[in-house]
Amino acid sequence: MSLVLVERDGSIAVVLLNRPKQLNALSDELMDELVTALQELDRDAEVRCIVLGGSERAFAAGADIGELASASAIELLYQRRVERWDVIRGLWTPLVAAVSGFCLGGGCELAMSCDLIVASETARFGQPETGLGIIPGAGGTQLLVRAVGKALAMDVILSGRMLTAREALRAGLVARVVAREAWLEEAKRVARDIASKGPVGTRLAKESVDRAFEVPLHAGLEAERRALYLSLASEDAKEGLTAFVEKRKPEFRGR
Ligand code: CO8
Repeated sequence: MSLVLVERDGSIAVVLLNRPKQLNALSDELMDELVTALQELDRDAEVRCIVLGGSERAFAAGADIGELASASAIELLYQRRVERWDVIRGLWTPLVAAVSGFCLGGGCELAMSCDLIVASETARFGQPETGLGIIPGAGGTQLLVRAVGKALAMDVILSGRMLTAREALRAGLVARVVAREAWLEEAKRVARDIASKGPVGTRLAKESVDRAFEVPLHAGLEAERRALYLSLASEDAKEGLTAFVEKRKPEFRGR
């Protein structure tokens, strides 16, 4: 049985982790399938936004603890397992995480590697690694502090407590919280909205927002300006601006 289910739905794709009995624990095999599936979708220009979800009970309860317990540090280093989270952060296509239930450890780092998180009111976010004697190592110490600030990140990482969906929303980790039964539908709706915009502008905007976490303000503003000019040079911009003036819906082609 496939550990990752992929479904195309018009201009969006929905990718669901499928290891329900283990609460979608992110085994080596699952991460391998996930990265392969996402990279394939990322290369497909027809796919304009991807939803990444788990099941209603768990987005993902972290890396597979049994595997971690039996792997040596040097094996992990040479197999470059942690780098898979970097690959996902580096994808070009916007990614919406659809989170219901447990979203812990490597699972929380996976959700934070997406561009935005839509959460069910049942979602619980945590980085419980210190309880296992290790640390959040797939981006947790860096991404969580950027999302929620030092005080709350330290609380979550050092005490191991889980944030509720509402707390995560207030803290800026989550973009939207929806009713229990709507977690996937709402994420798809957001993805369709994103997919309906000009693909060139969308990609450049995503890149520009991400840059805000990497470079000083003046360099970020400079890069943003160049991205604006680049977007203005696209056929999408011509179509979008003209369609507004002509009072019709734009037909973007991603060029
Ligand atoms: N790995 C492997 N199996 C898991 C995991 C996991 N992370 N989480 C749950 N499971 C399994 C359980 O062992 C159990 O299996 P079984 O039925 O065979 O006993 C099944 O899923 C259901 O779990 P529970 O019975 O425990 O369900 P509960 O509702 O009682 O509890 C919890 C749910 C609270 C989520 C609990 O399962 C739990 O605490 N899980 C572990 C959470 C955790 O510590 N996550 C962090 C893992 S470490 C990590 O992510 C580090 C990433 C570093 C980078 C990656 C490197 C490759």
